[in-house]
Amino acid sequence: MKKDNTKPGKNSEKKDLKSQDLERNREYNEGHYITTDQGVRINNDHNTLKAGERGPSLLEDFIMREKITHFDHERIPERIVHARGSGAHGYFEAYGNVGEYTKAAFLNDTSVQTPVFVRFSTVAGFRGSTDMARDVRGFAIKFYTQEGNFDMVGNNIPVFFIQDAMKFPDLIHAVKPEPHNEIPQAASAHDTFWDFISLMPETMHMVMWAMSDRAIPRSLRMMEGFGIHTFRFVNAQGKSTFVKFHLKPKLGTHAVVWDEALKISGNDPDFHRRDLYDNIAMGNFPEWEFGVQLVPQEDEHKFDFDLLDPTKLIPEELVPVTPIGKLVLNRNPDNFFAETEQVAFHPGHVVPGIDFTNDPLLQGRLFSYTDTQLSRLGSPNFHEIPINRPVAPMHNNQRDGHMRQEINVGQTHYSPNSLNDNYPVQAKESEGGFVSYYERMEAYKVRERSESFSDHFSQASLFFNSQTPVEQNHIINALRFELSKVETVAIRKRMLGLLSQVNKTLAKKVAEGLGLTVPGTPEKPMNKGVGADADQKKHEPKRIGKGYEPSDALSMIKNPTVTQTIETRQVAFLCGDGVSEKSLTALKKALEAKGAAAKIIAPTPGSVKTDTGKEIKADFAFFSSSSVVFDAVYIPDSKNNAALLQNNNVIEFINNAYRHCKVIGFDNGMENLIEKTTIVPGQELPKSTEMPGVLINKDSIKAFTDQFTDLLGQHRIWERETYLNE
Ligand code: HDD
Repeated sequence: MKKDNTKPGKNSEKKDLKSQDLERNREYNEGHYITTDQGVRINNDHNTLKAGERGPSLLEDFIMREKITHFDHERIPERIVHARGSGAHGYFEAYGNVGEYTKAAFLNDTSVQTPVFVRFSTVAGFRGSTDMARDVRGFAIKFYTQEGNFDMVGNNIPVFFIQDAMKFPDLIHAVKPEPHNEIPQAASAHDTFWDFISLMPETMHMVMWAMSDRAIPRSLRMMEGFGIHTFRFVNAQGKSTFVKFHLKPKLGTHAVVWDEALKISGNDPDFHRRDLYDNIAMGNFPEWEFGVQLVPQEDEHKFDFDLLDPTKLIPEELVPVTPIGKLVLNRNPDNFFAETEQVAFHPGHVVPGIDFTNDPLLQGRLFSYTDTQLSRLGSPNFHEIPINRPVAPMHNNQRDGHMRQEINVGQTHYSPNSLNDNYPVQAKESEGGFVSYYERMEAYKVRERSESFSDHFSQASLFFNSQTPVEQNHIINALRFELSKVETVAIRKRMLGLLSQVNKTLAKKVAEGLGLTVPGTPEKPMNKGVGADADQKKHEPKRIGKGYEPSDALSMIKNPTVTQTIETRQVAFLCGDGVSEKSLTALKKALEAKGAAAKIIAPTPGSVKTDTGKEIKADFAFFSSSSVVFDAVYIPDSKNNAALLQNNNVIEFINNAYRHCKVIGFDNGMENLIEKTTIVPGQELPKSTEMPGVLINKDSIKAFTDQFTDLLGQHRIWERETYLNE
């Protein structure tokens, strides 16, 4: 039985203000009779009321009518984007080092644990779609601060596809399943998406990220998070500083490989949701460092790009990320629908000390998020749903509407009033009243894109050039895969034209994979995303500045914050009957000492007998599991070696682990399995140097376990991929 730290009343629960607030609505069935919604005890919940045992049902049956009616109306519209998501509760603790820049109390007060609810999501798929689609991941955080709710509604990629909210419906229509046949589900690999992308060069930077392994994370616990837009911090003196928000995972940023992602989708479509839920339940609380990039107001025009352009990032080499607090997720929701489904985020939910900029994508979002809740949650009272209500006191003159919960007492619901001493009264700035940043505006009313937004390629090149050869190959292969699913050849060619603006080798290699050549001159005009009367020349994509030095922070492999931790990693132990207890225990203990876990995979799901006759519990059977859901594989010595040798599931398990560059350990005596696999099929055993990441426990178990855990800490044996591709 798993240790469940997440039940109400455990852990930091007592300090958790939001949990205390939710307690008002929690319903516990234990020890109670079943009743109707009206509280009448039900005597028979299994049969309708009938005229005779075999006769017609009676309309009078209020118990049946209520039950069926409620069931008939259980579904609400899913989110138009980010429908598939998983959530968790936790807290934020500030380091207290940003008082100079922001007056936001929750970022300054180190004595307060601010409760949070976080929802991770994919973007394109429907609610029931696979977790493992190639897609951007949403990373939305609701901070229940003492000054009201602050929502950071970000992604695991620091830039966005488009520059103006006006294009959002087009982008989403293009990526969602096509309207005539509603195909494909949770995938961007289809004509309409790439048609749109190929006509909108501003998307190229994010396309590079979306084609990289960032779009297939190993775990929601191993992703970076970004607020994307430039926001403002405002301090107590009213001084503004531009700010970009970052979240860096303690476990490092890791991904799976594409072939693995495809197989996980079949093996366990809930892979990410399960991983998050199980780890929180076991007490492996995911943690991120919350950081900021700060740019003084006077440096607004110092960069080769516009800070208001959401398709650009600020390289960390130019402006480092300053850690300002930590975010920990330590409690699973009690009820998925009530919490994860009904939570409503909004980038416009800010608190004093945090304000907006004129980023045109952000400005449009400020409208969209409340608007969408009106159809999704059905009422302007969605803020009263327990998961959405602030822990800060809430009083105003908003009234009525569908499903109003609050009972506002008194004669007045307007301001000013004299009948209730003008309550609720306005708060002065010194009393915590929100005052918008005092920004001077002087401009013509225009429907235009700023020319400073027109460098669509420099940062796309920066991203590609900052990757290791292995990561570059993954991007090339992703583009080959995606474009191979596009049926219209003209779209493929147009994409090659755009890719050649990012990096010539990239375009050439993608073209080779598609059996095409890169067009000599890209089609003109390349930017279709401009107004009918717009000056095409002005909006033609152009490189501004001298370009960028490669940035290690953009590569998951070179990232300076990368860690070798193996905490929470899962290693599959393939055990036949008569498995050696000694060698099984040795590696299991070594893994557990470093926070990883061993999972026993056996011929049947019940248990397996060791060489000492002991029964050990099996976690999975050979036929119901696959190496794609594990980080490494170990084959301890088994008396019944022959049964493993003849088991196709076992051989495929090892082959997949080898293909996906995972560490594989063979106990002494088990190496004859290697000949059956694709490692070296039917050949004499090569030297271990020719099988990178394949270990054989020959001499010392200590040396073997050390080497195994070290290699697991490297996440993948990328060297093998190069070797396999040669
Ligand atoms: Fe959005 C949901 C992130 C641009 C309109 N968005 C949504 C969610 C995330 C993001 C993480 C899911 C929140 C949850 O878990 O409930 N969206 C982004 C980011 C963007 C972005 C990082 C660009 C930087 N979004 C964006 C634009 C628009 C929207 C430009 C509209 C003009 N987004 C929505 C929405 C959603 C939404 C339709 C669907 C469900 C919801 O809001 O509550 O309003």
